[in-house]
Amino acid sequence: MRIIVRYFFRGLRVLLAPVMLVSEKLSTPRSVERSAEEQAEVDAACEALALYQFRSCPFCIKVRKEMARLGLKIELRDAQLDPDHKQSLLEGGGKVKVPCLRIAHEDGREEWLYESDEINRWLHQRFGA
Ligand SMILES: N[C@@H](CCC(=O)N[C@@H](CS)C(=O)NCC(=O)O)C(=O)O
Repeated sequence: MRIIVRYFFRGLRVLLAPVMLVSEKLSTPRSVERSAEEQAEVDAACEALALYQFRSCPFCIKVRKEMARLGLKIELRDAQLDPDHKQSLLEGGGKVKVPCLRIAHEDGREEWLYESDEINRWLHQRFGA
């Protein structure tokens, strides 16, 4: 019975994925505008960040939309299709759950931030106006 339920949800996800991706494209907000200097500073700060995600996860889409709104070029790491990224997420963060933002702090510490709301709050505090 459990296997049927699992395959049912997996099938549903496969069917819904294109719809969610199109909807993401259509509803992604415009980026905030910054001067070239400000944007260069933001781009440099984003090099310390990486978002572990699944392409069609609704919580990841929520974070990607916030990234787009804030004009953030954060590297996306697919923890579903790329086994190396999946392993890094498991070893670094402790669980394969997405979205997860990896933050490399200047003092060498690394932080693994889970929960889409927490990530969006952190991004907003760090890069919002
Ligand atoms: N409350 C979490 C939900 C995240 C979530 O459920 N992600 C799913 C993918 S859509 C996941 O990683 N599932 C794997 C697992 O929980 O082991 C958030 O807002 O980020």
